[in-house]
Amino acid sequence: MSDSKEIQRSDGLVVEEAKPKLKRPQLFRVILINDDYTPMEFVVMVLQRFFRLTHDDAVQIMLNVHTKGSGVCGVYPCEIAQTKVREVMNSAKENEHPLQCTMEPE
Ligand code: TYC
Repeated sequence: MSDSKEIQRSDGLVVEEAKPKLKRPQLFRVILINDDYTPMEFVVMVLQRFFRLTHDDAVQIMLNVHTKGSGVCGVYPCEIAQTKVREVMNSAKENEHPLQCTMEPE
């Protein structure tokens, strides 16, 4: 490989420098979007259930989204973020609320 570093040992053998194989996964922000119809208590319940937040933290995030229009509720590797978005959207749909949740790269 062109970017690998070759080292000549004292016995003449040329060896390649070891490269760490594990990279940190790309992280994604899970974002909640405000709307005028989803009840505040439902948003708080969703944040507690799917994001494992305390009631106080869930209320704070919900109010932040309510006043600012959107807000981050957690940061996760891709597949976990996708699962959170799906769980929120399924729960909102089952309960006939228009709550929207999305994700974006950090
Ligand atoms: N704005 C909603 C209300 O006043 C509450 C709400 C908060 C809805 C956050 C969605 O992501 C949301 N009932």
